[in-house]
Amino acid sequence: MTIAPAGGVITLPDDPFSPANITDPYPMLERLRAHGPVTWLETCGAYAVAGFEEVYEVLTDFETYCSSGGLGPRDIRRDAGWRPPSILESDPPVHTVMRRALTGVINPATVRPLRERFTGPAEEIAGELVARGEFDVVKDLAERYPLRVFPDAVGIPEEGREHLLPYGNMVFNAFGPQNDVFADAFAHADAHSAAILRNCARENLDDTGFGARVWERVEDGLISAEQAALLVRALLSAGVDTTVFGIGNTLACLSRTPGAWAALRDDPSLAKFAVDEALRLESPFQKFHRTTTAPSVLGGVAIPEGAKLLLFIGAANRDPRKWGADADRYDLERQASGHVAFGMGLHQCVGQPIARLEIELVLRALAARVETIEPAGEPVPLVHNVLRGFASLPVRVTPR
Ligand code: OVM
Repeated sequence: MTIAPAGGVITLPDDPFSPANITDPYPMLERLRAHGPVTWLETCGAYAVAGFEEVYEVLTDFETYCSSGGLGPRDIRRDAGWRPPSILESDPPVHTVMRRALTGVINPATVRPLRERFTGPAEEIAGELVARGEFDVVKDLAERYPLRVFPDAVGIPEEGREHLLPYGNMVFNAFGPQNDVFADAFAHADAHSAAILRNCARENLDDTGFGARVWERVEDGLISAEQAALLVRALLSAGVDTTVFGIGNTLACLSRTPGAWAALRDDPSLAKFAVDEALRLESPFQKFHRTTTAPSVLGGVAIPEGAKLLLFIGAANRDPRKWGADADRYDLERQASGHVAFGMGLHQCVGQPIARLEIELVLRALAARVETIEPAGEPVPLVHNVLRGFASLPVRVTPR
């Protein structure tokens, strides 16, 4: 059932989930913003939120704009989702307990020791790729590196790791409608789900990883066994595809902006800025929904209770009212850290220090070895309901 819009809102015909708008979302996002920060999308039965200020407002008002309705287009409180709800599909007080447990396990202090372990693989892969001269950022780097370091950090067995990317593909495509991409992602759903769920069990996690640390919270009486399994599932759902796209998109920005690459190469301490500016400009997680718990007014538009809002992270992060007239430009001098690529408020990404570390280490490993990096062919955009990235991104590098 679709909640019809109240009067006074501009209705737009754009379909944000069409292949054309997915492969190049930015013209549509500009059109949305041009019609105001909040509009009604007929094809979605949802309010589009495209202004930075309004996206920020929704993300930080969890009482009015709840998560328990699900991040997809259907209200999972009425119409059960494809799997038991995750922490990101929960509200306080349930959310509070799970979040506290997870933040105790993954935070800047627990992630800091990973830097050493994550550095070797980044340097090894970078060295190999620079020797090759030409490579595909996606297949040869972005899909390889996170799979080398992240599953070990969680502590899952070697067996079944090939299900991680396809499972993430299911999880994220399910934040959009049940279209062709969704159907493709779910073609072997049972096999992927079974493999991931196996790895969430206490006995299948090694003693050293984040998974075991999550299960210790059960012994501490903080969360239930069911919640522990769900939290490990959350790590395995959210921790792989996102960083693959984060690495790929960052190198997309740098390979088409030679001046930025030269600056980074000459001063690798700029890596952190390069990461944030890329997350802003090519946000991996482009859009997801919230559900209203009460009538509200957002960006001057009246919204009824029980409505779905589609938040356009990629539009907020390029909103000229926030970022200025050159919002579409990759600029290492910009103060990009206020972006909403990791969300904001209660649900803001827990894995953020891990994601940042992975991208930064890839950049540092390349910056130490690469003089120039440039496109070596047309990038192939990936068709995905909510993640922004490339299926292929060929580049040519010259060694330092
Ligand atoms: C989860 C989950 C899944 C996908 C994304 C995400 C971006 C979390 O299962 O909790 O956060």
